[in-house]
Amino acid sequence: MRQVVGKPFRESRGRARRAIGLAGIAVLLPVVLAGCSLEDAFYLGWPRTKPTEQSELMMDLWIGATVAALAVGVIVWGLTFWCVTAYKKRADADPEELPRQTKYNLPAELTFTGLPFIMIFVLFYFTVVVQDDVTEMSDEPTNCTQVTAFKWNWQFTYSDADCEPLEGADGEAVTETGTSDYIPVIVVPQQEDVRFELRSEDVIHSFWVPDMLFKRDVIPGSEAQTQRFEVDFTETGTFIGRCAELCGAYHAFMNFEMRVVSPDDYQTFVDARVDGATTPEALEAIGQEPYATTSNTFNTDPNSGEAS
Ligand SMILES: [Cu+2]
Repeated sequence: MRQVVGKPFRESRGRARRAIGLAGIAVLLPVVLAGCSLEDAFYLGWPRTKPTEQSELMMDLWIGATVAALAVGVIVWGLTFWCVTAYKKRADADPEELPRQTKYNLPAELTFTGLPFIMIFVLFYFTVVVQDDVTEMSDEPTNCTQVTAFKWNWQFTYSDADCEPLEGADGEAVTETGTSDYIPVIVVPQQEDVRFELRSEDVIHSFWVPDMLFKRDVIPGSEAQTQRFEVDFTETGTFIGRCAELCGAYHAFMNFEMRVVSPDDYQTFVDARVDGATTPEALEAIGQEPYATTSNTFNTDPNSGEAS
């Protein structure tokens, strides 16, 4: 009789060990296969640089939400595993016998209903607070850049604080336009209340600078469709920008580069552009790389293929 009871017990212990081993592998595999460092793993793919005040706020919200979700997760997993082990069917138990059943327990049911509502409310509250900060606009921006998206590139128009285009020596607006052979580089000052005005010439695009943790759709149509947002730049640097709305054949190649420079450098750069310097020339005048460093041009000629 002892042998009959002992064998399933040994078997179940073997199964438990196998399950723990598999769980360990399941946790380690993503980290090892993703080839990222432990520090990267904690960032979960989020950018390390946060060049704007708004991106700091969004990152803090995300960290808070993740920590809260993990805390809830640990409690739920803990209770689940506790039930699985504590109420496991014993080999010598009566197969008809069930654990003690609890029904219509009002305090328990109120707790299970009320707690999720409190959690949703807390998440909602902090999300709205951060969203209000991110979408807040000042009455008088310190700088303005007009962004025009088109299939499949970007045009930036340097503007004054009233969002009126700056006029160059030739009487034309000072612009920066990307082509298939040239990645546009947009220069902005590291200061507060820097405004962007987004317009589209054809279809919906999306202005996205991943490091800013921010994107905004660019909508074609009347002036009422113009999208505006403001950021407070807290760091200088070079950041890649992309189109984040599938807009056609060469959507993936709609890249640009954003250079955040000191206000003094910005003034020198813009003065040079107004005087007729090209973007690479004006960038060199402030000691910056003349061409984009975060993205390359791509061959967008549909007939560039050659049969062999
Ligand atoms: Cu696009």
